[in-house]
Amino acid sequence: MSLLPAVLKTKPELLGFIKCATSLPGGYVIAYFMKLHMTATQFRWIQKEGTGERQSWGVDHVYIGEACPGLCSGHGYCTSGVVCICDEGHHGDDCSLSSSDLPSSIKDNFESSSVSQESWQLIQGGGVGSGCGQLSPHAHGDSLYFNGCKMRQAVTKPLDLTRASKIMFVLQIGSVAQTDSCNIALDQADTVDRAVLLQYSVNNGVSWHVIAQHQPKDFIKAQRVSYNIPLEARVKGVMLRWWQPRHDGAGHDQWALDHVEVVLLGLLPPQTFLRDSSPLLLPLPSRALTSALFCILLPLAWL
Ligand SMILES: [Ca+2]
Repeated sequence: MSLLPAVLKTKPELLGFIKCATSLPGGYVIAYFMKLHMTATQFRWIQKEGTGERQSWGVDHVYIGEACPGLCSGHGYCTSGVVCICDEGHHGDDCSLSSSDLPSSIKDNFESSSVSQESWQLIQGGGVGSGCGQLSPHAHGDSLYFNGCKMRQAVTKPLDLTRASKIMFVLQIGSVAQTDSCNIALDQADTVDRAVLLQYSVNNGVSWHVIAQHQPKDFIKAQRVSYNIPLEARVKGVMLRWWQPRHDGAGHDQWALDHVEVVLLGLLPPQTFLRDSSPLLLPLPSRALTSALFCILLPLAWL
């Protein structure tokens, strides 16, 4: 990617500068934090001339403004003076506290014809279907099947995970039969980029933390997996997300999810395969700095 992420027309005094980039498949989250003393600062994103279609790029989730505590947890408006004005139903300095009752678990086998409105906040690029067949022997019937040409993700509604211990589900990426409706090429160098991530957010989707990555080679056959819910996620207002950052569009790299279940403490069912999870935590913005630029860059091929 030939990208100059931010070009300042003026040269402000930089009091702090942090750059962080993840190794997530195909994309980067880049955060710059700087305090600016100039009043006429502009930013621009620019790509050098002569780059072809393969180096197309996109920018999303751009934030330039006050650096309120925790970006107001995604539930408030950051005012000058670095004070959060919280949305209705939320309170606290960083709007992280919720006064409403939230569901404490999810259990969905996608056997109804449509996605449960009680459990899911957002489904993009997918829906209840059978494009990857039954995810046997671990699941049956329909699944949450993804074959969209743009964003592919499933996001739960905010949950109260204070009493939760594990998240379990059945996942398949592509299929051994390599059908038109469920296939993936395992011999390509970038197959690893087609992974499906499990993430959580404690700030209404402002930032996401990776619980696990699922590689196509390990999930060409359906697998039932279970992860300990990270201690940082055992709070109120957590959202879970399954997301495939990169794919070749409709007709390629399909995946399916079934038997999604959040298990409460002391209620672990038998015959569960436990996988190690290595959370990749993206640092949250520093609260000490008073102006922030936060952006997520996504190659246009995903959009
Ligand atoms: Ca099912």
